[in-house]
Amino acid sequence: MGFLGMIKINQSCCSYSSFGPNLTNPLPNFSSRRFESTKAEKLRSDSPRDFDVNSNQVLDFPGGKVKFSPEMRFIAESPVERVHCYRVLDDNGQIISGSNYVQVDQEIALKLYTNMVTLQVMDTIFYEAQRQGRISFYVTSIGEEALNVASAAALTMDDLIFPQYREQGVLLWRGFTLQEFANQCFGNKADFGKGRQMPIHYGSHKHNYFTVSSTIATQIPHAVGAAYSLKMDNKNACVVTYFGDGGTSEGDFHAALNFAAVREAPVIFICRNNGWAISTPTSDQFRSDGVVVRGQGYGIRSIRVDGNDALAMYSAVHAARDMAISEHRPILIEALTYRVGHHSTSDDSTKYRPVEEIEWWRLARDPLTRFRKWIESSGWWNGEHESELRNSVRKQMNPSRTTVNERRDKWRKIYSLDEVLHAIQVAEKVEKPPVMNLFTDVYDVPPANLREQEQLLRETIKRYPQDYPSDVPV
Ligand SMILES: Cc1ncc(C[n+]2csc(CCOP(=O)(O)OP(=O)(O)O)c2C)c(N)n1
Ligand SMILES: [Mg+2]
Repeated sequence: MGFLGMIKINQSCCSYSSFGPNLTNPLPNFSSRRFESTKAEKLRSDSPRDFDVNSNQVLDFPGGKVKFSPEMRFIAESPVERVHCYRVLDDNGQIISGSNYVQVDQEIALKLYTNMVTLQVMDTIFYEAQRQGRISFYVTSIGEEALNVASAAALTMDDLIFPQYREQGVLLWRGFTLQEFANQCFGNKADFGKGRQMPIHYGSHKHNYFTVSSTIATQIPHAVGAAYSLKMDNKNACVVTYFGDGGTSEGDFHAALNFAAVREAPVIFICRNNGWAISTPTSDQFRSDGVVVRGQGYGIRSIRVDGNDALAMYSAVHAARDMAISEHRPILIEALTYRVGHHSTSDDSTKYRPVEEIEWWRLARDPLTRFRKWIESSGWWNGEHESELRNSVRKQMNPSRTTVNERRDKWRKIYSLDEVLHAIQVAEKVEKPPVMNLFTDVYDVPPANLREQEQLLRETIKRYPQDYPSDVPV
């Protein structure tokens, strides 16, 4: 009421001219091609009906014409029905009749499946390596394999990726090797980040994959800036940024969406809504119908997708990419999924969510099983292929562990790939980067305070050598 009231009052004063019809001054050009109605045009100032309080009124306002209404109606806080979730494969891996999807050929389908299996195995082994004290930290993407791999498959290598931290499947799809993953997790000399980051902070210039920053949501505005620059350079590419439901609780998410909409940046926002931000459920994060409805609030085309359906993810990202590039517009994808694993190796998720819930997602909603059924029914895969694939894997743990303490970790897979183990063994043997790398690569000429800290560190290591790892050169 206050705002509209202000407009009415201003009708009689000079400032109105900057908002509404004025005989002498045309409207300032607020227009973009999205809002045709705001384009400067000959204003119908001689049309008294627009201002007649007794008939339909239209306020010509920046952003488009707005109808007045005598009805005091508040917009409902939620729709009657929740936004539908797009999917292509049913629970049995069969294509739902009438589905609207992008065809995937045999080669891509099998690459999708084997990448998902590799991702699952890699995650399991790195998780184990952390449990054995060989690396300090890890996060798995178990349960989210389809979202990871199928979204990556729908892109080209020219598209830039701005990840959160649970998207190692995207990097895997792009060709980052198991050895490169292991080098980063072990922080050895071959790590592209020179051992300065915790495990899982991957980044690769070659793969157009910006380095993970675990400060939640900071990558989202960066992605928009990069997308805007792609548009300025007329590149046939877009930016894809991933984030969790928790990421949407940060101001950066909102600033980024608004900026992208206004600047018409070719960026695809992929929200992995996996139900939890560590121990915080989505019900404590937002009261909207999830994340998808936020898009419209910012003027962004959006879709909700079954993130555990590889075909739906592939199709939605494929279509989003086309629209983002050809129409210069951002797209928001809310992918519904579930974090089957713990948040990280520092977490025990059974403390805040029922084991039955985890088990249901692990078994009934497993994205790999569903996709495998589809490739089998397409005649591209069979039991023989599966055992061939699994032949390169070997049994690691006893699957029949059922004690209470161990039941928590039941979601873990029982296989490991020899290649992953080999990569770990190699990475472990590679020399660590010198600790003094901590002080390089930021300043051309290090400032006095950094030089002082470096000196202090040298002296401290000299004095207390027993407290410093002997395998890290000074
Ligand atoms: C700015 C900031 N605040 C808090 C944290 C601690 N933190 C790390 S991960 C995380 C939860 C993120 O959840 P979500 O975005 O849903 O991703 P998910 O782990 O579920 O994949 C939080 C709060 C952080 N890293 N950065
Ligand atoms: Mg989450």
